[in-house]
Amino acid sequence: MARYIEGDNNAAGLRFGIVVSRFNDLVTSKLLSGALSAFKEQGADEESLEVVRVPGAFEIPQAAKKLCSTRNFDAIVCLGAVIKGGTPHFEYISAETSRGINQVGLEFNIPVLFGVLTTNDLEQAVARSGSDSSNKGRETALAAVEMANLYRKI
Ligand code: INI
Repeated sequence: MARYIEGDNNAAGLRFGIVVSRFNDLVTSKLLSGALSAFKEQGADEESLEVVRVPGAFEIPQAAKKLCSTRNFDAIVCLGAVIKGGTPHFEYISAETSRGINQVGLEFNIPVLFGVLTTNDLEQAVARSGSDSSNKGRETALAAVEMANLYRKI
């Protein structure tokens, strides 16, 4: 009989780092609110949540790496918003941000979650940072709780 291992949704006793970028703050502040309320709904203690602000999405992996190196966190949530402009800048920022976030998690063996919106315009970003279940910050925080629990079980 196969044994199934899954993370549950209980955040009590777990510590989370949240790295959020200020660029497109109109959107990222909403992602942060969505993440914080999701953590609290799942039973996280307020003191177990640490929020680190960085200038833009490009800096997110760097700060996530510093947090991972402390070994003080069960998971790290990365929140940002990269919105397409008229130049290839978008491609460089979004590719390096996603690659860096993934790399840090694999390097430290800590779940590092990708809550960075990469959208064609502001409208798409706003639609994914509202006060409902479509909020990407919320979705990412829920995934972080599940992954943190999963890592404890494996
Ligand atoms: N940073 C973002 O988070 N989103 C963007 O849409 C963006 N654009 O479009 O330029 C952006 N640029 C800043 C970048 O992340 C760095 O902070 C900057 O290049 C300094 O390293």
